[in-house]
Amino acid sequence: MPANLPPQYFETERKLKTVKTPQEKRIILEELLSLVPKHKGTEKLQALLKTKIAKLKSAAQKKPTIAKHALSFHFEKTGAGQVILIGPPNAGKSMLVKSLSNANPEIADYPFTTRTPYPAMMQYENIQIQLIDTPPITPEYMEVWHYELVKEADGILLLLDLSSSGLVDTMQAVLDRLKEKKIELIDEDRTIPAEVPFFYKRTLIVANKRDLKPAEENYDVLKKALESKFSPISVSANSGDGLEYLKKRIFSMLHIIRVYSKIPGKKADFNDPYTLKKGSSVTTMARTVHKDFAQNLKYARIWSKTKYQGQKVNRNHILEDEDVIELHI
Ligand SMILES: Nc1nc2c(ncn2[C@@H]2O[C@H](COP(=O)(O)OP(=O)(O)O)[C@@H](O)[C@H]2O)c(=O)[nH]1
Ligand SMILES: [Mg+2]
Repeated sequence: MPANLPPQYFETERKLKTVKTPQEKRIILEELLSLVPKHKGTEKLQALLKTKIAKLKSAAQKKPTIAKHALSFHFEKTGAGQVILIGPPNAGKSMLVKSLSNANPEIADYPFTTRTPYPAMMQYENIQIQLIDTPPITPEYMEVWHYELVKEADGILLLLDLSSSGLVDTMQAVLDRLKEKKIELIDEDRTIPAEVPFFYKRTLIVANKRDLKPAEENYDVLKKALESKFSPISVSANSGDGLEYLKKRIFSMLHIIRVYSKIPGKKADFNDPYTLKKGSSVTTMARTVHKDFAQNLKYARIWSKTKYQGQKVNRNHILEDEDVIELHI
Protein backbone atom coordinates (compact mmCIF):
# COMPACT_ATOMS: atom_id res chain seq x y z
CA MET A 1 0.00 0.00 0.00
CA PRO A 2 1.51 3.40 -0.93
CA ALA A 3 2.26 5.78 1.94
CA ASN A 4 0.70 8.85 0.22
CA LEU A 5 2.60 11.30 2.36
CA PRO A 6 1.42 14.93 2.14
CA PRO A 7 3.83 17.55 0.71
CA GLN A 8 4.22 19.18 4.16
CA TYR A 9 5.80 15.95 5.33
CA PHE A 10 8.72 16.41 2.95
CA GLU A 11 8.99 20.11 3.74
CA THR A 12 9.16 19.32 7.45
CA GLU A 13 11.62 16.49 6.85
CA ARG A 14 14.00 18.96 5.22
CA LYS A 15 13.97 21.01 8.45
CA LEU A 16 15.50 18.05 10.30
CA LYS A 17 18.83 18.75 8.66
CA THR A 18 18.80 22.38 9.72
CA VAL A 19 18.31 21.96 13.48
CA LYS A 20 21.04 21.25 15.96
CA THR A 21 19.72 20.29 19.38
CA PRO A 22 18.12 16.90 20.14
CA GLN A 23 15.15 18.79 21.57
CA GLU A 24 14.50 20.59 18.29
CA LYS A 25 14.97 17.28 16.43
CA ARG A 26 12.40 15.64 18.64
CA ILE A 27 9.87 18.41 18.04
CA ILE A 28 10.28 18.05 14.28
CA LEU A 29 10.02 14.26 14.48
CA GLU A 30 6.80 14.65 16.45
CA GLU A 31 5.50 17.03 13.80
CA LEU A 32 6.43 14.50 11.12
CA LEU A 33 4.56 11.78 13.00
CA SER A 34 1.50 14.01 13.14
CA LEU A 35 1.69 14.53 9.38
CA VAL A 36 1.82 10.81 8.52
CA PRO A 37 -1.62 9.58 7.46
CA LYS A 38 -2.57 6.75 9.81
CA HIS A 39 -3.09 3.58 7.73
CA LYS A 40 -1.45 0.22 7.04
CA GLY A 41 0.90 1.55 4.38
CA THR A 42 2.58 3.88 6.87
CA GLU A 43 2.85 1.56 9.88
CA LYS A 44 6.59 1.00 9.39
CA LEU A 45 7.28 4.70 8.99
CA GLN A 46 5.20 5.51 12.09
CA ALA A 47 7.12 2.91 14.10
CA LEU A 48 10.47 4.27 12.87
CA LEU A 49 9.55 7.84 13.83
CA LYS A 50 8.28 6.69 17.24
CA THR A 51 11.55 4.83 17.92
CA LYS A 52 13.60 7.92 17.02
CA ILE A 53 11.45 10.10 19.29
CA ALA A 54 11.73 7.61 22.16
CA LYS A 55 15.55 7.49 21.77
CA LEU A 56 15.83 11.27 21.89
CA LYS A 57 13.49 11.37 24.89
CA SER A 58 15.54 8.87 26.87
CA ALA A 59 18.80 10.60 25.90
CA ALA A 60 17.34 13.89 27.14
CA GLN A 61 16.43 12.26 30.46
CA LYS A 62 19.99 10.99 30.91
CA LYS A 63 21.55 14.36 30.25
CA PRO A 64 19.49 17.08 31.91
CA THR A 65 22.40 19.47 31.64
CA ILE A 66 21.17 21.90 29.00
CA ALA A 67 20.98 25.30 30.64
CA LYS A 68 17.48 26.74 30.40
CA HIS A 69 18.65 30.03 28.99
CA ALA A 70 20.48 28.20 26.18
CA LEU A 71 17.24 26.79 24.79
CA SER A 72 15.94 28.37 21.69
CA PHE A 73 13.17 27.43 19.34
CA HIS A 74 12.46 28.61 15.89
CA PHE A 75 9.87 27.06 13.64
CA GLU A 76 10.21 27.60 9.97
CA LYS A 77 6.86 28.84 8.75
CA THR A 78 4.94 26.26 6.78
CA GLY A 79 1.46 26.63 5.33
CA ALA A 80 -0.42 29.89 4.89
CA GLY A 81 0.43 31.40 8.28
CA GLN A 82 1.81 30.70 11.74
CA VAL A 83 -0.42 31.08 14.79
CA ILE A 84 0.85 30.68 18.35
CA LEU A 85 -1.39 29.63 21.25
CA ILE A 86 -0.63 31.33 24.53
CA GLY A 87 -2.38 31.68 27.86
CA PRO A 88 -2.45 30.81 31.53
CA PRO A 89 -1.98 27.22 32.76
CA ASN A 90 -4.80 24.72 32.08
CA ALA A 91 -6.75 26.96 29.70
CA GLY A 92 -6.86 24.09 27.23
CA LYS A 93 -4.19 25.20 24.75
CA SER A 94 -2.93 21.69 24.12
CA MET A 95 -6.41 20.25 23.85
CA LEU A 96 -7.38 22.93 21.34
CA VAL A 97 -4.31 22.18 19.20
CA LYS A 98 -5.25 18.52 19.31
CA SER A 99 -8.86 19.24 18.34
CA LEU A 100 -7.84 21.46 15.42
CA SER A 101 -5.13 19.21 13.94
CA ASN A 102 -3.84 15.64 13.76
CA ALA A 103 -1.23 16.40 16.40
CA ASN A 104 -1.15 14.76 19.77
CA PRO A 105 0.29 17.07 22.44
CA GLU A 106 0.23 16.04 26.08
CA ILE A 107 -2.92 17.18 27.92
CA ALA A 108 -3.44 17.07 31.67
CA ASP A 109 -5.30 18.90 34.40
CA TYR A 110 -2.16 20.14 36.08
CA PRO A 111 -0.08 23.17 35.09
CA PHE A 112 3.11 23.02 33.04
CA THR A 113 2.26 19.78 31.25
CA THR A 114 3.53 21.53 28.12
CA ARG A 115 7.16 22.50 28.61
CA THR A 116 8.35 23.02 25.06
CA PRO A 117 6.56 24.48 22.04
CA TYR A 118 4.75 21.99 19.86
CA PRO A 119 3.96 22.66 16.19
CA ALA A 120 0.97 21.23 14.34
CA MET A 121 -0.89 21.83 11.09
CA MET A 122 -4.56 22.80 10.91
CA GLN A 123 -6.54 22.29 7.71
CA TYR A 124 -8.82 25.23 6.87
CA GLU A 125 -10.85 24.56 3.74
CA ASN A 126 -8.13 24.25 1.06
CA ILE A 127 -5.15 25.61 3.01
CA GLN A 128 -3.05 24.61 5.99
CA ILE A 129 -2.28 26.91 8.90
CA GLN A 130 0.55 26.20 11.34
CA LEU A 131 -0.36 26.19 15.03
CA ILE A 132 2.19 26.26 17.84
CA ASP A 133 1.21 25.06 21.30
CA THR A 134 3.32 26.60 24.08
CA PRO A 135 3.84 26.39 27.84
CA PRO A 136 1.73 28.64 30.07
CA ILE A 137 2.49 32.28 30.79
CA THR A 138 2.24 33.34 34.43
CA PRO A 139 3.59 36.30 36.38
CA GLU A 140 6.46 34.07 37.52
CA TYR A 141 7.16 32.08 34.40
CA MET A 142 7.98 32.90 30.81
CA GLU A 143 11.16 32.02 28.99
CA VAL A 144 13.05 34.20 26.54
CA TRP A 145 12.41 31.95 23.56
CA HIS A 146 8.69 32.20 24.31
CA TYR A 147 8.70 35.96 23.67
CA GLU A 148 10.65 35.40 20.51
CA LEU A 149 8.09 32.91 19.22
CA VAL A 150 5.28 35.38 19.94
CA LYS A 151 7.12 38.10 18.05
CA GLU A 152 7.69 35.87 15.03
CA ALA A 153 4.13 34.54 14.75
CA ASP A 154 1.63 35.90 12.22
CA GLY A 155 -1.19 35.76 14.75
CA ILE A 156 -1.92 34.92 18.38
CA LEU A 157 -4.64 32.87 20.05
CA LEU A 158 -4.96 33.90 23.69
CA LEU A 159 -6.74 31.05 25.45
CA LEU A 160 -8.74 31.54 28.65
CA ASP A 161 -10.67 29.13 30.85
CA LEU A 162 -14.38 29.99 31.08
CA SER A 163 -14.84 27.77 34.14
CA SER A 164 -12.42 29.93 36.10
CA SER A 165 -13.81 33.01 37.85
CA GLY A 166 -10.29 34.50 37.80
CA LEU A 167 -10.06 34.52 34.01
CA VAL A 168 -9.84 38.31 33.67
CA ASP A 169 -6.96 38.49 36.15
CA THR A 170 -5.04 35.65 34.52
CA MET A 171 -5.57 37.32 31.13
CA GLN A 172 -4.27 40.61 32.50
CA ALA A 173 -1.22 38.81 33.90
CA VAL A 174 -0.42 37.48 30.43
CA LEU A 175 -0.92 40.91 28.82
CA ASP A 176 1.31 42.56 31.46
CA ARG A 177 4.04 39.98 31.02
CA LEU A 178 4.10 40.58 27.27
CA LYS A 179 4.01 44.34 27.68
CA GLU A 180 7.18 44.15 29.78
CA LYS A 181 8.80 42.80 26.65
CA LYS A 182 7.20 45.44 24.46
CA ILE A 183 4.68 43.09 22.91
CA GLU A 184 1.19 44.55 22.62
CA LEU A 185 -1.72 42.36 21.60
CA ILE A 186 -4.29 44.04 19.37
CA ASP A 187 -7.63 43.03 17.90
CA GLU A 188 -7.51 41.02 14.67
CA ASP A 189 -9.33 43.75 12.79
CA ARG A 190 -6.90 46.50 13.60
CA THR A 191 -4.26 47.72 11.22
CA ILE A 192 -0.85 47.27 12.78
CA PRO A 193 0.32 50.73 13.93
CA ALA A 194 3.43 51.97 12.18
CA GLU A 195 5.16 53.40 15.27
CA VAL A 196 8.03 51.35 16.57
CA PRO A 197 7.94 51.10 20.40
CA PHE A 198 5.89 47.91 20.45
CA PHE A 199 5.62 44.65 18.57
CA TYR A 200 1.93 44.75 17.76
CA LYS A 201 0.43 41.32 17.33
CA ARG A 202 -3.01 40.55 15.97
CA THR A 203 -4.81 38.43 18.54
CA LEU A 204 -7.98 36.45 18.86
CA ILE A 205 -9.16 35.89 22.43
CA VAL A 206 -10.57 32.39 22.72
CA ALA A 207 -12.66 31.66 25.80
CA ASN A 208 -12.49 27.87 26.11
CA LYS A 209 -14.42 25.24 28.13
CA ARG A 210 -17.82 26.73 27.38
CA ASP A 211 -19.28 23.30 28.20
CA LEU A 212 -18.51 23.89 31.89
CA LYS A 213 -20.30 25.98 34.50
CA PRO A 214 -20.47 28.91 35.02
CA ALA A 215 -19.23 29.65 31.50
CA GLU A 216 -21.97 32.11 30.58
CA GLU A 217 -21.51 34.34 33.62
CA ASN A 218 -17.74 34.34 33.23
CA TYR A 219 -18.02 35.10 29.52
CA ASP A 220 -20.14 38.17 30.32
CA VAL A 221 -17.53 39.31 32.83
CA LEU A 222 -14.80 38.84 30.24
CA LYS A 223 -16.64 40.74 27.50
CA LYS A 224 -17.26 43.61 29.89
CA ALA A 225 -13.59 43.73 30.88
CA LEU A 226 -12.49 43.74 27.23
CA GLU A 227 -14.89 46.60 26.42
CA SER A 228 -14.71 46.88 22.67
CA LYS A 229 -10.95 46.36 22.46
CA PHE A 230 -11.29 42.72 21.34
CA SER A 231 -14.14 40.60 20.02
CA PRO A 232 -13.60 37.28 21.78
CA ILE A 233 -15.19 33.97 20.85
CA SER A 234 -16.22 31.08 23.07
CA VAL A 235 -15.53 27.44 22.23
CA SER A 236 -15.18 24.04 23.79
CA ALA A 237 -12.01 22.28 22.71
CA ASN A 238 -13.42 19.22 24.41
CA SER A 239 -16.81 18.92 22.67
CA GLY A 240 -15.75 20.69 19.46
CA ASP A 241 -18.38 23.39 19.90
CA GLY A 242 -17.52 26.59 18.05
CA LEU A 243 -14.39 25.21 16.39
CA GLU A 244 -15.56 25.64 12.78
CA TYR A 245 -16.27 29.31 13.48
CA LEU A 246 -12.93 29.59 15.30
CA LYS A 247 -11.13 28.35 12.16
CA LYS A 248 -12.82 31.06 10.09
CA ARG A 249 -11.76 33.69 12.61
CA ILE A 250 -8.17 32.39 12.60
CA PHE A 251 -8.14 32.69 8.81
CA SER A 252 -9.51 36.23 8.97
CA MET A 253 -6.96 37.21 11.66
CA LEU A 254 -4.15 36.30 9.28
CA HIS A 255 -5.28 38.94 6.76
CA ILE A 256 -4.59 36.71 3.81
CA ILE A 257 -6.49 35.89 0.65
CA ARG A 258 -6.52 32.81 -1.54
CA VAL A 259 -6.22 33.34 -5.27
CA TYR A 260 -6.39 30.66 -7.96
CA SER A 261 -4.36 30.79 -11.13
CA LYS A 262 -6.02 29.68 -14.34
CA ILE A 263 -4.60 28.87 -17.77
CA PRO A 264 -6.73 30.13 -20.74
CA GLY A 265 -9.21 27.47 -21.80
CA LYS A 266 -8.66 25.38 -18.65
CA LYS A 267 -10.31 25.23 -15.26
CA ALA A 268 -8.63 26.61 -12.15
CA ASP A 269 -7.32 24.16 -9.57
CA PHE A 270 -9.32 25.05 -6.47
CA ASN A 271 -7.22 22.73 -4.30
CA ASP A 272 -4.08 24.72 -4.85
CA PRO A 273 -4.48 28.41 -4.03
CA TYR A 274 -1.78 31.03 -3.85
CA THR A 275 -1.98 32.74 -0.49
CA LEU A 276 -1.25 36.45 -0.60
CA LYS A 277 -1.50 39.32 1.85
CA LYS A 278 -4.87 41.07 1.93
CA GLY A 279 -4.72 44.09 -0.37
CA SER A 280 -2.39 42.41 -2.89
CA SER A 281 -2.67 43.43 -6.53
CA VAL A 282 -2.60 41.46 -9.77
CA THR A 283 1.11 42.38 -10.04
CA THR A 284 1.88 40.68 -6.70
CA MET A 285 -0.03 37.61 -7.82
CA ALA A 286 1.94 37.53 -11.10
CA ARG A 287 5.25 37.84 -9.21
CA THR A 288 4.25 34.99 -6.93
CA VAL A 289 3.41 32.71 -9.84
CA HIS A 290 6.71 33.41 -11.59
CA LYS A 291 9.32 36.08 -11.00
CA ASP A 292 9.30 37.18 -14.65
CA PHE A 293 5.53 37.34 -14.99
CA ALA A 294 5.09 40.65 -13.13
CA GLN A 295 7.31 42.51 -15.55
CA ASN A 296 5.86 40.98 -18.70
CA LEU A 297 2.23 41.09 -17.65
CA LYS A 298 -0.09 42.73 -20.20
CA TYR A 299 -3.42 42.24 -18.48
CA ALA A 300 -5.37 39.71 -16.47
CA ARG A 301 -8.86 38.26 -16.60
CA ILE A 302 -10.73 37.80 -13.38
CA TRP A 303 -13.56 35.64 -12.09
CA SER A 304 -14.97 36.12 -8.63
CA LYS A 305 -17.81 34.73 -6.58
CA THR A 306 -20.15 37.64 -7.19
CA LYS A 307 -18.72 40.45 -9.27
CA TYR A 308 -16.62 39.28 -12.22
CA GLN A 309 -16.97 36.68 -14.94
CA GLY A 310 -13.79 36.95 -16.96
CA GLN A 311 -13.46 40.75 -17.30
CA LYS A 312 -10.11 42.29 -18.19
CA VAL A 313 -8.36 44.10 -15.32
CA ASN A 314 -5.03 45.90 -15.15
CA ARG A 315 -2.02 45.09 -13.00
CA ASN A 316 -3.04 47.41 -10.15
CA HIS A 317 -6.38 45.73 -9.58
CA ILE A 318 -6.74 44.68 -5.91
CA LEU A 319 -7.62 41.03 -5.42
CA GLU A 320 -10.17 39.48 -3.07
CA ASP A 321 -10.29 36.10 -1.37
CA GLU A 322 -11.07 33.28 -3.85
CA ASP A 323 -10.60 35.31 -7.02
CA VAL A 324 -9.61 33.31 -10.11
CA ILE A 325 -6.97 35.00 -12.26
CA GLU A 326 -5.83 34.34 -15.81
CA LEU A 327 -2.51 36.07 -16.41
CA HIS A 328 -1.79 37.25 -19.97
CA ILE A 329 1.86 37.96 -20.71
N1 LIG B 1 -14.58 20.46 30.10
C1 LIG B 1 -13.56 20.86 29.33
N2 LIG B 1 -12.30 20.57 29.71
C2 LIG B 1 -11.28 20.99 28.93
C3 LIG B 1 -11.50 21.72 27.71
N3 LIG B 1 -10.30 22.01 27.17
C4 LIG B 1 -9.37 21.47 27.99
N4 LIG B 1 -9.95 20.85 29.06
C5 LIG B 1 -9.28 20.18 30.19
O1 LIG B 1 -8.48 21.15 30.86
C6 LIG B 1 -7.27 20.57 31.32
C7 LIG B 1 -6.08 21.33 30.78
O2 LIG B 1 -5.99 21.13 29.39
P1 LIG B 1 -4.65 21.36 28.58
O3 LIG B 1 -4.98 21.29 27.13
O4 LIG B 1 -3.56 20.47 29.07
O5 LIG B 1 -4.34 22.86 29.03
P2 LIG B 1 -3.06 23.77 28.73
O6 LIG B 1 -2.26 23.80 29.98
O7 LIG B 1 -3.62 25.13 28.42
O8 LIG B 1 -2.33 23.18 27.57
C8 LIG B 1 -7.30 19.10 30.89
O9 LIG B 1 -7.77 18.33 31.97
C9 LIG B 1 -8.29 19.10 29.74
O10 LIG B 1 -8.95 17.85 29.63
C10 LIG B 1 -12.88 22.01 27.34
O11 LIG B 1 -13.20 22.65 26.34
N5 LIG B 1 -13.84 21.56 28.20
MG1 LIG C 1 -0.46 22.45 27.42
